[in-house]
Amino acid sequence: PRNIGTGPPGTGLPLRECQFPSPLLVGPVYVHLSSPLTLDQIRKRNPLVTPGGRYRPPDCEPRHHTAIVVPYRNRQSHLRTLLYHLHPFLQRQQIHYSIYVIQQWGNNTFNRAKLLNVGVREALRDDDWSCIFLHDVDLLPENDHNTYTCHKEFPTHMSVAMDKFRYRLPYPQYFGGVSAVTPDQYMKMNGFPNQYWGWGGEDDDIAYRVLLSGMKIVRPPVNIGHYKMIKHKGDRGNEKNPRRFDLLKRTRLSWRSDGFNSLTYELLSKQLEPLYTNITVDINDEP
Ligand code: UDH
Ligand code: NGS
Repeated sequence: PRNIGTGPPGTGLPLRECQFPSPLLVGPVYVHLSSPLTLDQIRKRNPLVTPGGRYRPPDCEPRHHTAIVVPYRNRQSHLRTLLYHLHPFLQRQQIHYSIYVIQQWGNNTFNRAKLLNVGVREALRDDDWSCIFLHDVDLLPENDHNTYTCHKEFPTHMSVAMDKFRYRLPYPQYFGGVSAVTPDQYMKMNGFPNQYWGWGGEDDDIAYRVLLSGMKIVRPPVNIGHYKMIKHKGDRGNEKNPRRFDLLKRTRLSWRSDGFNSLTYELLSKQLEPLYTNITVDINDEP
């Protein structure tokens, strides 16, 4: 059983459940993109966040337990902006959460989906999270009514209205940016593909797996799922993947054998930084 907090000092009573929706929500929020603060400054603004980037509402028992998994390499200033923004945002939602940054070691081709698989596995070693968020480092939610919780039955695509796509989906099946699954949904779809090295297609593959495993995709309303993207150029080591269309043609055949059940990697380090859990991983090279 979960460790339930205690009530007012001396009473020995359990805490009451957090209200839903949280009374702390403010709705639309302005997202600052100019020169992020230092990690130390951000830490001082979030005194209730504990090592590893963890938080639990101090005066009510949270209904939701969410791990945020961020695939990462060499985006320091984006990470600071995300942490600056996301910690207060999640605290207003009164959820129990932890932020995991999954850093690909080395300079070989980037593999977003495989890093997400690593993040899910490592997060579930720490706690029985009821929800796992898959979160690009450069996307900032602009409305705190977009709650970081999971749908009971189906995977959720969260970033339905990004500024760079003029606040609508670029195409109906788009599943990139920010999404959320429960551990059960994740297992049902055999996680994510491990074979997409470089940019593009892995998010379409994930969307396809949802359907192939008998589920569907749910989304928040378009006026709530607003995100601002930090503008940047393509990354070195994440060039367009020329194999992505061929891989996508085979998803129907490959999803059961490539995914969570075939995941291999070497964990190089796991550190509890003040604002996030820093996991560095060798995901092997592109074959
Ligand atoms: N990421 C990194 N480091 C990298 C590459 C990607 O941290 O070197 C992570 C990061 O969380 C990013 C996510 O992977 O948000 C997705 O990266 P992306 O480059 O696929 O997507 P993004 O929307 O950029 O950030 C699109 C830029 C245009 C690329 C054009 C194709 N050459
Ligand atoms: C599609 C890509 C997706 C990508 C989306 C948006 O074409 O991976 O564009 O890209 N699919 C394929 O390449 C098969 S974006 O405008 O953000 O650069 O997420």
